Amino acid sequence: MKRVIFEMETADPDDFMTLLWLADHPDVELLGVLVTPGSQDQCRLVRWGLDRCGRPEVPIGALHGPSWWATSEGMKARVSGFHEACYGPGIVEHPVGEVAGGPALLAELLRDPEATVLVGAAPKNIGKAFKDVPGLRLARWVQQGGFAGDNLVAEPLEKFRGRLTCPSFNPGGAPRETLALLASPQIEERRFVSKNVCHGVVYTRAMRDALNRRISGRSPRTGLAMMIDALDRYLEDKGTGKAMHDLVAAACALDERVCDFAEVEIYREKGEWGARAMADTHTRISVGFHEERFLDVLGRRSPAERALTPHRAAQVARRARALSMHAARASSGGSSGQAASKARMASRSPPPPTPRSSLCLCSLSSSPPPTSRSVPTTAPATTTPVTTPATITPVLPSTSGGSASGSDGVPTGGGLASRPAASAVVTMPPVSPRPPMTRLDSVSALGPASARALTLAERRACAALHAA
Ligand SMILES: [Ca+2]
Repeated sequence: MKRVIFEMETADPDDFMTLLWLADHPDVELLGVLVTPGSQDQCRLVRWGLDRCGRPEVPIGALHGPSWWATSEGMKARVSGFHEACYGPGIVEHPVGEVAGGPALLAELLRDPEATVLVGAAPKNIGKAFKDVPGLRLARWVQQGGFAGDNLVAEPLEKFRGRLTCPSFNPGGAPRETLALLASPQIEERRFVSKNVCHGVVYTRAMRDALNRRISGRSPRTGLAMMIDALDRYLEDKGTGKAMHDLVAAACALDERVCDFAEVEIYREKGEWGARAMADTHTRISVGFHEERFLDVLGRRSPAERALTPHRAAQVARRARALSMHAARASSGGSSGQAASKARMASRSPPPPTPRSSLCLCSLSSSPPPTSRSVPTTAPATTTPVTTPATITPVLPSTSGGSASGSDGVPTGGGLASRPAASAVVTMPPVSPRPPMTRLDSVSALGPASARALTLAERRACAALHAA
């Protein structure tokens, strides 16, 4: 179980897809979400996603705090149009709930000595927290961004061939903060999932088929289903697959074997970012990628799903019906022995050898999703090491890098006025009932009818047990 704090933005749709994937992931305890820069529309979107995934208790922090929302900068729309088109109008109508100051919230959450801070945006919340709060310590920082050049990657993507440095959206959006965090002795481990790897990981129909094979025979959890649906929608609308930058970084936060890493010094030169091999920096950058492992982590099953096979669920449901019949006949004055015999005939299975309560499925998949703080902490890993060649192969690192030119976009977060983080908490109206899920038709088709019927069977089993 990884305890994760996720810092995100909402211009590129893959941050929110990553949030959905993380929110109810069986191997993740999501401690909090930090939003950059943290406008109200961004926080509302995050709250909507957490509520949809059954994680209403996860705290949200905004870089400048809610008081900033009333300013002209704070009122600017920062959620890209893809989100409403994909997820529906509920994202703009949902109550935003409580939102804290992001750096203050992070400082509070980092009382957990094993927390991982995963950043899919410019590292502004984490940067400000380490600047403002003395003595803060962090076990692991996983940052999407940075660049590994030809000195580190044997087979770079064609568009990066010959380069040692490159602009990078996220570190470039907060260069001072990034350099300070890279130099901080208060962070035990740093991992950069670089663009030379991320930009090669694009969602395609072939990848969707490979992911579907991993989750066939079951209804995917809500966050995973919504993520897949959003990736499908992007592919359908744009005609090209989504580069999965933040999802690769998140997968590495859960299982570092998704990428190969080299220990490096990350540097900035003429506004661009590079990396050179160096020992004992506690900083690693991705230089290779393993798609099979990535898909394994993306589609990993929950403990409840692993425990409840369709055959086992049907068996338990039959026994529950038998018990229910037995109880009904006994209460109507019939012989319990006769009733039990008839019940056994009806179920075509022997009486259960264990107490009734142990048969109840309420603790399994028919129950509401557990809160993030009550998820079992011993989720067994299902990822199997594979030998599929990486699309990008690391080489023995050489020495320093030079400079090159190029551009991958202009960071939108870097031009924001710096304001003190507010630690005040704003109380908003209670969360309204969840709106109907949109655009999950393609995902519903992923699970066979038997998987959906299984849930009904479980419910009937539990109802029968409780009635008895
Ligand atoms: Ca991002």
